[in-house]
Amino acid sequence: NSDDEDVFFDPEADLMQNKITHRHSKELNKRIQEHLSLIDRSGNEDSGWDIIAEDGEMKLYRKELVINGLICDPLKAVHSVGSVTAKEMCHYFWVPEVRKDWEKTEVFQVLENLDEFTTINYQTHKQVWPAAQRDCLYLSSMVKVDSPPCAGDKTPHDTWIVCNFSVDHPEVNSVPGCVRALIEVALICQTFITPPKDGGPITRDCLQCDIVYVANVNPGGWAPASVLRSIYKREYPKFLNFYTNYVQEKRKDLEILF
Ligand code: 6CM
Repeated sequence: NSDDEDVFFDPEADLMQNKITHRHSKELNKRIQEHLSLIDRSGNEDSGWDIIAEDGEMKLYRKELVINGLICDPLKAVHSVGSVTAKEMCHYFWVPEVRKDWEKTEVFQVLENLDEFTTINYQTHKQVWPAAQRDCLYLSSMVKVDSPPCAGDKTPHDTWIVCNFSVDHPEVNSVPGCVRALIEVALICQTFITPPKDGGPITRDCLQCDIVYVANVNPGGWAPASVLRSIYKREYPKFLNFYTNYVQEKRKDLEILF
């Protein structure tokens, strides 16, 4: 597809600091713009999203969606955690080196580096009986957003996004028996800073990181609907709590990364 070869640069639409130039640039840029429209959390309750789990600051929303008999419910979570920055939150979600610290994938491989902040990954997820095991093959990119859409009355110090979506790759060595799940996931993070009243230096106590996480997963083949929905309802909050605690712990004695 010749479109894929284009170097995408549109000064009007280019919100990103990184000038994205690889074969999936155009698609990546488009998806990032779409995800960014979700930063505004004001309308969550009345725009077709049902809240399905809540734990402190963390809220998980769902829209029921069935495509060809497969449960493809879009999920969206909002969260807010202290003591870390948006860049730190996105960094550990994106870097391959720490994946096994917070995600229980069985196989995890980086097939290609498209640029310094973009990889194509293959991974397998634990099998859940009686469904077949799932794998996924996706592009993952971490990008700083320079002019995010306005959300609420607070102005963020900075905005970062990790955008993951399914792609093909000629060199994938799929694990036999796995069914390919199609994913579109984004982690959008914004840092808010409350400077100390005495004019002292910014410490971790001054930091708040607002998070929007979205996941559109098509299981790719048969999976029992009720089991899948109850797994999602349990596992996404578990992931968000575990992952955000992980980043807080990881950074607590380290310098602040903006
Ligand atoms: O976003 C998360 N992880 C990312 C990095 O790996 C990435 C992966 C998303 C995977 C989504 C799950 C794919 C498989 C789902 C199909 C399950 C079918 C089983 C049948 C059961 C009856 O974006 C964290 C993902 C956290 C998930 C809880």
